[in-house]
Amino acid sequence: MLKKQILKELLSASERYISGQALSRKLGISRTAVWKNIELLRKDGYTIKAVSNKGYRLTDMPDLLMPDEIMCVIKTSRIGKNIIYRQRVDSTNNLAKRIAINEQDGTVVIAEEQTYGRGRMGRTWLSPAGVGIWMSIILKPELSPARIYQVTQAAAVAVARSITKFCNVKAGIKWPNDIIVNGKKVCGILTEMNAEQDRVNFLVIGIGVNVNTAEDDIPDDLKAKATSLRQELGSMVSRKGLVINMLEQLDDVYSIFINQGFKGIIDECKSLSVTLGREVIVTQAGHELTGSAVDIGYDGKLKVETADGMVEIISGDVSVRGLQGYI
Ligand code: BT5
Repeated sequence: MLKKQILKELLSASERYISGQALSRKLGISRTAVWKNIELLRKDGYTIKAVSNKGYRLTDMPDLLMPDEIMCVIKTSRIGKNIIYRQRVDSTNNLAKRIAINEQDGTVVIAEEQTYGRGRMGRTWLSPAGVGIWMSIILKPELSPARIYQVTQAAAVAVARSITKFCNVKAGIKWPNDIIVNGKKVCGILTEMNAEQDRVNFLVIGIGVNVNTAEDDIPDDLKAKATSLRQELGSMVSRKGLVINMLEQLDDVYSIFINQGFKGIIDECKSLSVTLGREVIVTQAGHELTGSAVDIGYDGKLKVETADGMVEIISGDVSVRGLQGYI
Protein backbone atom coordinates (compact mmCIF):
# COMPACT_ATOMS: atom_id res chain seq x y z
CA MET A 1 0.00 0.00 0.00
CA LEU A 2 2.76 2.45 1.01
CA LYS A 3 4.83 1.33 -1.93
CA LYS A 4 1.91 2.14 -4.23
CA GLN A 5 1.46 5.60 -2.66
CA ILE A 6 5.15 6.43 -3.02
CA LEU A 7 5.11 5.27 -6.62
CA LYS A 8 2.11 7.51 -7.25
CA GLU A 9 3.97 10.51 -5.81
CA LEU A 10 7.09 9.76 -7.87
CA LEU A 11 5.02 9.38 -11.02
CA SER A 12 3.23 12.67 -10.48
CA ALA A 13 6.52 14.45 -9.68
CA SER A 14 7.57 13.40 -13.17
CA GLU A 15 10.99 15.00 -13.94
CA ARG A 16 11.24 16.77 -10.56
CA TYR A 17 12.93 15.47 -7.43
CA ILE A 18 10.79 14.93 -4.38
CA SER A 19 12.46 14.96 -0.99
CA GLY A 20 12.24 12.14 1.53
CA GLN A 21 10.95 14.70 4.01
CA ALA A 22 8.17 15.83 1.67
CA LEU A 23 7.16 12.20 1.08
CA SER A 24 7.18 11.38 4.77
CA ARG A 25 5.08 14.46 5.57
CA LYS A 26 2.61 13.92 2.77
CA LEU A 27 2.05 10.23 3.51
CA GLY A 28 2.31 10.55 7.31
CA ILE A 29 5.13 8.00 7.61
CA SER A 30 8.71 8.02 8.90
CA ARG A 31 11.64 8.72 6.58
CA THR A 32 12.89 5.19 7.28
CA ALA A 33 9.59 3.86 5.97
CA VAL A 34 10.02 6.03 2.86
CA TRP A 35 13.50 4.66 2.30
CA LYS A 36 12.38 1.03 2.85
CA ASN A 37 9.61 1.38 0.29
CA ILE A 38 11.95 3.05 -2.21
CA GLU A 39 14.14 -0.05 -1.83
CA LEU A 40 11.13 -2.30 -2.44
CA LEU A 41 10.33 -0.36 -5.62
CA ARG A 42 13.93 -0.77 -6.77
CA LYS A 43 13.63 -4.53 -6.19
CA ASP A 44 10.57 -4.46 -8.49
CA GLY A 45 12.81 -3.02 -11.21
CA TYR A 46 12.21 0.74 -10.87
CA THR A 47 15.28 2.94 -11.23
CA ILE A 48 15.05 5.67 -8.61
CA LYS A 49 17.80 8.23 -8.41
CA ALA A 50 18.60 9.60 -4.96
CA VAL A 51 20.50 12.91 -4.65
CA SER A 52 21.27 14.45 -1.28
CA ASN A 53 19.47 17.75 -0.63
CA LYS A 54 17.14 17.04 -3.55
CA GLY A 55 15.50 13.71 -2.86
CA TYR A 56 14.20 11.00 -5.14
CA ARG A 57 13.38 10.89 -8.83
CA LEU A 58 11.99 8.03 -10.91
CA THR A 59 14.20 7.69 -13.98
CA ASP A 60 13.22 4.34 -15.47
CA MET A 61 10.48 1.78 -15.15
CA PRO A 62 10.45 -1.91 -16.02
CA ASP A 63 8.39 -2.90 -19.05
CA LEU A 64 6.30 -5.09 -16.83
CA LEU A 65 2.56 -4.87 -16.34
CA MET A 66 2.91 -4.01 -12.67
CA PRO A 67 -0.52 -3.65 -11.07
CA ASP A 68 0.44 -0.78 -8.74
CA GLU A 69 1.50 1.33 -11.67
CA ILE A 70 -1.65 0.56 -13.64
CA MET A 71 -3.99 1.10 -10.69
CA CYS A 72 -2.30 4.46 -9.93
CA VAL A 73 -3.29 6.03 -13.22
CA ILE A 74 -6.26 4.15 -14.56
CA LYS A 75 -9.54 6.05 -14.82
CA THR A 76 -12.35 3.50 -14.66
CA SER A 77 -15.50 3.01 -12.63
CA ARG A 78 -15.47 -0.77 -12.37
CA ILE A 79 -12.76 -2.59 -14.34
CA GLY A 80 -9.19 -2.76 -13.01
CA LYS A 81 -9.81 -1.43 -9.50
CA ASN A 82 -8.31 -4.70 -8.36
CA ILE A 83 -5.50 -6.29 -10.38
CA ILE A 84 -3.88 -9.65 -9.69
CA TYR A 85 -0.48 -10.07 -11.32
CA ARG A 86 1.67 -13.12 -12.00
CA GLN A 87 5.00 -13.49 -13.79
CA ARG A 88 3.87 -16.85 -15.08
CA VAL A 89 0.62 -18.76 -14.93
CA ASP A 90 -0.96 -21.71 -16.77
CA SER A 91 -3.76 -19.52 -18.11
CA THR A 92 -5.12 -16.23 -16.75
CA ASN A 93 -8.62 -17.56 -17.51
CA ASN A 94 -7.94 -20.62 -15.35
CA LEU A 95 -6.63 -18.50 -12.47
CA ALA A 96 -9.54 -16.06 -12.82
CA LYS A 97 -12.06 -18.91 -12.70
CA ARG A 98 -10.42 -20.36 -9.59
CA ILE A 99 -10.68 -17.11 -7.63
CA ALA A 100 -13.71 -15.40 -9.19
CA ILE A 101 -16.29 -16.22 -6.52
CA ASN A 102 -14.30 -14.33 -3.88
CA GLU A 103 -13.15 -11.41 -6.03
CA GLN A 104 -14.97 -8.17 -6.81
CA ASP A 105 -16.71 -7.41 -10.10
CA GLY A 106 -14.15 -5.97 -12.55
CA THR A 107 -11.10 -7.74 -11.09
CA VAL A 108 -8.35 -8.22 -13.68
CA VAL A 109 -5.81 -11.05 -13.77
CA ILE A 110 -2.65 -10.26 -15.79
CA ALA A 111 0.39 -12.46 -16.46
CA GLU A 112 3.67 -11.85 -18.25
CA GLU A 113 3.59 -15.41 -19.60
CA GLN A 114 1.08 -18.23 -19.96
CA THR A 115 2.30 -21.82 -20.14
CA TYR A 116 -1.08 -23.21 -21.25
CA GLY A 117 -2.81 -20.24 -22.85
CA ARG A 118 -6.10 -21.40 -24.34
CA GLY A 119 -8.18 -20.45 -27.35
CA ARG A 120 -11.72 -21.61 -27.97
CA MET A 121 -12.57 -25.32 -28.04
CA GLY A 122 -9.36 -26.35 -26.33
CA ARG A 123 -7.03 -24.77 -28.89
CA THR A 124 -3.65 -23.45 -27.86
CA TRP A 125 -2.96 -19.72 -27.50
CA LEU A 126 0.73 -18.83 -27.73
CA SER A 127 1.65 -16.49 -24.90
CA PRO A 128 5.42 -15.96 -24.63
CA ALA A 129 6.92 -13.94 -21.76
CA GLY A 130 6.99 -10.16 -21.77
CA VAL A 131 5.76 -9.47 -25.29
CA GLY A 132 1.98 -9.61 -25.08
CA ILE A 133 -1.01 -8.68 -23.00
CA TRP A 134 -2.44 -11.86 -21.51
CA MET A 135 -5.27 -10.92 -19.21
CA SER A 136 -8.69 -11.98 -17.93
CA ILE A 137 -11.47 -9.85 -16.53
CA ILE A 138 -13.93 -11.15 -13.96
CA LEU A 139 -17.42 -9.72 -14.41
CA LYS A 140 -20.58 -10.35 -12.45
CA PRO A 141 -23.41 -8.96 -14.59
CA GLU A 142 -27.10 -9.50 -14.01
CA LEU A 143 -27.58 -11.05 -17.38
CA SER A 144 -29.20 -14.16 -18.76
CA PRO A 145 -26.62 -16.81 -19.73
CA ALA A 146 -28.20 -16.77 -23.20
CA ARG A 147 -26.82 -13.24 -23.79
CA ILE A 148 -23.23 -13.88 -22.81
CA TYR A 149 -22.06 -14.02 -26.44
CA GLN A 150 -22.91 -10.31 -26.61
CA VAL A 151 -20.33 -9.51 -23.93
CA THR A 152 -17.58 -11.02 -26.13
CA GLN A 153 -18.60 -8.60 -28.86
CA ALA A 154 -18.62 -5.68 -26.43
CA ALA A 155 -15.08 -6.62 -25.41
CA ALA A 156 -14.06 -6.84 -29.07
CA VAL A 157 -15.38 -3.30 -29.67
CA ALA A 158 -13.34 -2.00 -26.73
CA VAL A 159 -10.14 -3.78 -27.82
CA ALA A 160 -10.44 -2.66 -31.45
CA ARG A 161 -11.16 0.90 -30.33
CA SER A 162 -8.19 0.88 -28.00
CA ILE A 163 -5.69 -0.47 -30.54
CA THR A 164 -6.93 2.00 -33.15
CA LYS A 165 -6.61 4.97 -30.78
CA PHE A 166 -3.47 4.01 -28.92
CA CYS A 167 -1.44 2.62 -31.84
CA ASN A 168 -2.89 4.82 -34.55
CA VAL A 169 -3.54 1.84 -36.78
CA LYS A 170 -6.89 0.56 -38.02
CA ALA A 171 -8.06 -2.47 -36.05
CA GLY A 172 -11.20 -4.35 -37.08
CA ILE A 173 -13.34 -7.12 -35.63
CA LYS A 174 -13.65 -10.48 -37.33
CA TRP A 175 -16.94 -11.63 -35.87
CA PRO A 176 -17.16 -12.62 -33.09
CA ASN A 177 -13.82 -12.66 -31.24
CA ASP A 178 -10.80 -11.81 -33.40
CA ILE A 179 -9.13 -8.44 -33.72
CA ILE A 180 -7.54 -7.94 -37.09
CA VAL A 181 -4.86 -5.51 -38.24
CA ASN A 182 -3.88 -5.44 -41.93
CA GLY A 183 -5.75 -8.70 -42.55
CA LYS A 184 -4.12 -10.70 -39.73
CA LYS A 185 -5.06 -11.58 -36.16
CA VAL A 186 -3.40 -9.60 -33.37
CA CYS A 187 -5.83 -10.53 -30.62
CA GLY A 188 -8.28 -13.23 -29.62
CA ILE A 189 -10.96 -13.20 -26.94
CA LEU A 190 -12.16 -16.20 -24.95
CA THR A 191 -15.28 -15.79 -22.81
CA GLU A 192 -16.11 -18.41 -20.23
CA MET A 193 -18.83 -18.45 -17.59
CA ASN A 194 -20.05 -20.05 -14.45
CA ALA A 195 -23.84 -20.01 -14.46
CA GLU A 196 -27.03 -21.56 -13.22
CA GLN A 197 -30.00 -22.08 -15.49
CA ASP A 198 -31.06 -18.44 -15.65
CA ARG A 199 -28.37 -16.66 -13.69
CA VAL A 200 -24.71 -15.89 -14.31
CA ASN A 201 -22.47 -16.29 -11.26
CA PHE A 202 -19.48 -14.84 -13.04
CA LEU A 203 -17.94 -14.36 -16.44
CA VAL A 204 -14.28 -14.45 -17.36
CA ILE A 205 -13.31 -12.51 -20.46
CA GLY A 206 -9.84 -13.58 -21.58
CA ILE A 207 -8.01 -11.23 -23.90
CA GLY A 208 -4.72 -12.08 -25.61
CA VAL A 209 -2.91 -9.40 -27.63
CA ASN A 210 0.35 -9.91 -29.55
CA VAL A 211 2.03 -6.61 -28.79
CA ASN A 212 5.81 -6.81 -29.20
CA THR A 213 6.12 -10.36 -30.51
CA ALA A 214 8.95 -10.55 -33.05
CA GLU A 215 8.27 -12.12 -36.44
CA ASP A 216 10.60 -15.03 -35.66
CA ASP A 217 8.59 -15.86 -32.57
CA ILE A 218 5.45 -16.55 -34.57
CA PRO A 219 5.53 -20.20 -35.73
CA ASP A 220 5.62 -20.72 -39.51
CA ASP A 221 2.19 -22.34 -39.64
CA LEU A 222 0.65 -19.21 -38.07
CA LYS A 223 2.55 -16.56 -40.06
CA ALA A 224 -0.14 -16.24 -42.73
CA LYS A 225 -2.85 -15.69 -40.09
CA ALA A 226 -1.24 -14.01 -37.12
CA THR A 227 0.78 -10.87 -36.51
CA SER A 228 1.77 -8.50 -33.72
CA LEU A 229 1.35 -4.76 -33.31
CA ARG A 230 5.14 -4.37 -33.39
CA GLN A 231 5.31 -6.08 -36.78
CA GLU A 232 2.53 -3.97 -38.24
CA LEU A 233 3.77 -0.65 -36.82
CA GLY A 234 7.48 -1.34 -37.27
CA SER A 235 8.18 -0.21 -33.70
CA MET A 236 7.74 -1.36 -30.13
CA VAL A 237 4.52 -0.50 -28.31
CA SER A 238 4.25 0.30 -24.60
CA ARG A 239 2.34 -2.67 -23.21
CA LYS A 240 1.61 -0.73 -20.04
CA GLY A 241 0.14 2.23 -21.92
CA LEU A 242 -1.95 -0.08 -24.08
CA VAL A 243 -3.24 -2.10 -21.13
CA ILE A 244 -4.32 1.07 -19.33
CA ASN A 245 -6.07 2.38 -22.42
CA MET A 246 -7.69 -1.00 -23.07
CA LEU A 247 -9.05 -1.32 -19.55
CA GLU A 248 -10.47 2.21 -19.80
CA GLN A 249 -12.17 1.40 -23.12
CA LEU A 250 -13.47 -1.90 -21.70
CA ASP A 251 -14.91 -0.05 -18.73
CA ASP A 252 -16.62 2.46 -21.02
CA VAL A 253 -18.06 -0.04 -23.52
CA TYR A 254 -19.16 -2.44 -20.78
CA SER A 255 -21.02 0.37 -18.95
CA ILE A 256 -22.82 1.28 -22.17
CA PHE A 257 -23.72 -2.38 -22.70
CA ILE A 258 -25.01 -2.79 -19.13
CA ASN A 259 -27.04 0.46 -19.22
CA GLN A 260 -28.38 0.36 -22.77
CA GLY A 261 -28.08 -3.26 -23.82
CA PHE A 262 -26.52 -4.45 -27.05
CA LYS A 263 -28.25 -1.71 -29.05
CA GLY A 264 -25.91 0.80 -27.35
CA ILE A 265 -22.90 -0.70 -29.11
CA ILE A 266 -24.38 -2.12 -32.32
CA ASP A 267 -23.32 0.81 -34.53
CA GLU A 268 -19.70 0.54 -33.44
CA CYS A 269 -19.84 -3.25 -33.81
CA LYS A 270 -20.89 -2.83 -37.40
CA SER A 271 -18.53 -0.04 -38.31
CA LEU A 272 -15.54 -1.96 -36.89
CA SER A 273 -16.54 -5.22 -38.56
CA VAL A 274 -14.27 -6.72 -41.20
CA THR A 275 -16.79 -9.53 -41.72
CA LEU A 276 -19.81 -7.63 -43.03
CA GLY A 277 -20.24 -7.49 -46.76
CA ARG A 278 -17.84 -10.42 -47.32
CA GLU A 279 -18.18 -14.05 -48.32
CA VAL A 280 -17.84 -16.29 -45.27
CA ILE A 281 -17.55 -19.94 -44.37
CA VAL A 282 -19.02 -20.67 -40.94
CA THR A 283 -18.12 -23.86 -39.11
CA GLN A 284 -20.41 -24.80 -36.25
CA ALA A 285 -20.31 -28.14 -34.47
CA GLY A 286 -18.79 -29.84 -37.51
CA HIS A 287 -21.25 -28.31 -39.98
CA GLU A 288 -20.15 -25.83 -42.60
CA LEU A 289 -22.20 -23.18 -44.32
CA THR A 290 -21.19 -20.70 -46.96
CA GLY A 291 -22.79 -17.37 -47.70
CA SER A 292 -22.55 -13.65 -47.52
CA ALA A 293 -22.35 -11.88 -44.14
CA VAL A 294 -24.99 -9.20 -44.57
CA ASP A 295 -25.71 -7.81 -41.12
CA ILE A 296 -25.29 -7.98 -37.36
CA GLY A 297 -28.68 -7.97 -35.64
CA TYR A 298 -29.75 -5.86 -32.65
CA ASP A 299 -29.06 -8.94 -30.55
CA GLY A 300 -25.49 -9.39 -31.90
CA LYS A 301 -26.24 -12.39 -34.12
CA LEU A 302 -24.44 -12.56 -37.46
CA LYS A 303 -26.85 -12.77 -40.40
CA VAL A 304 -25.56 -14.85 -43.28
CA GLU A 305 -27.40 -15.05 -46.58
CA THR A 306 -26.95 -18.56 -47.94
CA ALA A 307 -28.31 -20.34 -51.02
CA ASP A 308 -31.02 -21.75 -48.72
CA GLY A 309 -32.00 -18.43 -47.17
CA MET A 310 -30.96 -16.26 -44.22
CA VAL A 311 -29.25 -17.93 -41.27
CA GLU A 312 -28.58 -16.25 -37.90
CA ILE A 313 -25.47 -17.28 -36.00
CA ILE A 314 -24.59 -16.87 -32.33
CA SER A 315 -21.18 -18.51 -32.32
CA GLY A 316 -18.82 -20.49 -34.50
CA ASP A 317 -15.64 -20.26 -36.48
CA VAL A 318 -15.91 -17.77 -39.29
CA SER A 319 -13.47 -17.63 -42.21
CA VAL A 320 -13.72 -14.44 -44.18
CA ARG A 321 -12.81 -14.38 -47.87
CA GLY A 322 -9.75 -12.17 -48.32
CA LEU A 323 -8.56 -12.50 -44.73
CA GLN A 324 -6.05 -14.83 -43.11
CA GLY A 325 -5.54 -17.10 -46.09
CA TYR A 326 -9.15 -17.64 -47.26
CA ILE A 327 -8.89 -16.90 -50.98
C1 BT5 B 1 -9.03 -17.20 -29.47
O1 BT5 B 1 -9.36 -18.51 -29.72
O2 BT5 B 1 -8.71 -16.41 -30.31
C2 BT5 B 1 -9.07 -16.83 -28.01
C3 BT5 B 1 -7.72 -16.49 -27.45
C4 BT5 B 1 -7.82 -16.02 -26.04
C5 BT5 B 1 -6.47 -15.86 -25.40
C6 BT5 B 1 -6.56 -15.24 -24.03
S1 BT5 B 1 -5.00 -14.82 -23.38
C7 BT5 B 1 -5.67 -14.52 -21.84
C8 BT5 B 1 -6.71 -15.59 -21.60
N1 BT5 B 1 -6.14 -16.77 -21.02
C9 BT5 B 1 -6.23 -17.84 -21.84
O3 BT5 B 1 -5.81 -18.98 -21.59
N2 BT5 B 1 -6.84 -17.47 -22.99
C10 BT5 B 1 -7.23 -16.08 -22.95
P1 BT5 B 1 -9.58 -19.13 -31.18
O4 BT5 B 1 -10.49 -18.26 -31.96
O5 BT5 B 1 -9.97 -20.53 -30.91
O6 BT5 B 1 -8.15 -19.05 -31.86
C11 BT5 B 1 -7.13 -19.96 -31.52
C12 BT5 B 1 -6.26 -20.15 -32.75
O7 BT5 B 1 -5.52 -18.94 -33.01
C13 BT5 B 1 -5.20 -21.23 -32.58
O8 BT5 B 1 -5.70 -22.49 -32.95
C14 BT5 B 1 -4.09 -20.76 -33.52
O9 BT5 B 1 -4.39 -21.11 -34.86
C15 BT5 B 1 -4.20 -19.25 -33.43
N3 BT5 B 1 -3.26 -18.69 -32.43
C16 BT5 B 1 -2.68 -19.28 -31.36
N4 BT5 B 1 -1.93 -18.40 -30.67
C17 BT5 B 1 -2.02 -17.24 -31.33
C18 BT5 B 1 -1.47 -15.95 -31.12
N5 BT5 B 1 -0.68 -15.65 -30.06
N6 BT5 B 1 -1.79 -14.98 -32.02
C19 BT5 B 1 -2.59 -15.21 -33.07
N7 BT5 B 1 -3.15 -16.41 -33.32
C20 BT5 B 1 -2.87 -17.42 -32.45
